Amino acid sequence: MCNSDSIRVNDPALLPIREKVLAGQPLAFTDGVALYGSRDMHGIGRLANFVREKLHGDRTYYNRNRHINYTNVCALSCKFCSFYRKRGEEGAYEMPVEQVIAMARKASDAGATEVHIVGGLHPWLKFDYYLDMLRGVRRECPRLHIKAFTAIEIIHLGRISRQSVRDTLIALREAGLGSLPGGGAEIFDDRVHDEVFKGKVRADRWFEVHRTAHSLGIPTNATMLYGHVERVEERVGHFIKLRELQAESLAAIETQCGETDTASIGSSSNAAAFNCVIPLSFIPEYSELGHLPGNTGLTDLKTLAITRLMVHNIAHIKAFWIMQGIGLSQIALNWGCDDLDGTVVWYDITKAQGDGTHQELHVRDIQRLIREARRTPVERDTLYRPVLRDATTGRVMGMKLDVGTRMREQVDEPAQQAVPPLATPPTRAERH
Ligand code: V47
Repeated sequence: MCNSDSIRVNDPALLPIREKVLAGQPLAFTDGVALYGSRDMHGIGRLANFVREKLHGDRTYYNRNRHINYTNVCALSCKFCSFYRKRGEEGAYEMPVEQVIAMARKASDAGATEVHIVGGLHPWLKFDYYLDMLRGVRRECPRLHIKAFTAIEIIHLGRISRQSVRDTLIALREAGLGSLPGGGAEIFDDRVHDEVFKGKVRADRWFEVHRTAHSLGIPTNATMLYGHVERVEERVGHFIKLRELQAESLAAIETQCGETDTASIGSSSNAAAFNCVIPLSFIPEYSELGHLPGNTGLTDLKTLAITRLMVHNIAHIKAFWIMQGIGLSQIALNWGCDDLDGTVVWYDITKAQGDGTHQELHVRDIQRLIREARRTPVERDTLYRPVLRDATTGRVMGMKLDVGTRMREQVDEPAQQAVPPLATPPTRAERH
């Protein structure tokens, strides 16, 4: 654990920021821009690590999950996206509901606690398809948490079912939806929106969905897609907008529960907030922006650290190893990040030209990465409750409710878990 004297910065421009960080004060827009302008990478890392350790000590979270992309057919044509296909185009697919359910069952049988289900804005699938998918997964895998549908998909589902965002979310929740992933946020800025993802709804609608979800007690995540045409000021503006909604949602939780506990935000039945922020490093290959150079390791590391520093009121910062890369994600565990996402199994969004590339991390590999970074691995569920498994069979025994629910609490070393490996990653052909 850091002591504050060891939080050295070499760049004088970071000194006032250091004072605020040590005092636990929120950073201003200008601080975010100054952090991006600084070349004191180690100073920035030390500051982000200070906040990370203050919140979580050495704890580093991962989960056993499976991402399922039920369709790549999409009415939109976002320039950064290499995943979407138009109806009838080669490679376009939509999975029958039964296939999604079978994939979820396989994941659950292999020990997953979560499925992350997202797809394109499919022009002709009916609302019942989505309800049947959720009901089927819920029926077959009652203990599996269903994190599904980005804000943009929720708006699309509201349109096709002619319902408000609120009624759409209520219907989906009744069918089995547990939380919303953070996708579709991109960069909350009209200039960037008009240049790169013009067909998509604007930031205000993304926030409307997440605000409504929170008001219904549905926890959500938030992403930021960086490294394309946005400027650092627009990234910092993105962070500030996220923390403004988080402040609203935490205030609502406080009113309802009488506590400001950002790490147990899924536990209240009718108020919730953001669980985590996931900065997504733009991968240009195969997208319309393929001519762009993409991010460097230092930009990735800096952005992850600055996310931790700017978004002071969201408990967790996830280094999504699929996009940041395994090596950099491991380093990021000492640069502000406390979460690695999970086993994943297959990820289509940036692997549209997938050729069987390995897209799964075994639990023991995740644990090894975390331990080597001198952190303590904690398997979490979607709501960041540590998962308790039977030491012999690896079966989930329950969630440890008293750890991770207070932001400054220390965690005890988790018991060694016997964890059977997940299935070998399928080839692209086997997957469908
Ligand atoms: O919204 C699309 C991004 C997002 C590219 O909530 C790209 O736990 C990089 O939201 N390069 C979807 N990124 C993924 C997502 C996510 C991922 C992991 C965990 C969680 C969570 C959410 O993927 C999209 C878009 O921003 N994306 N194309 C690309 N070429």
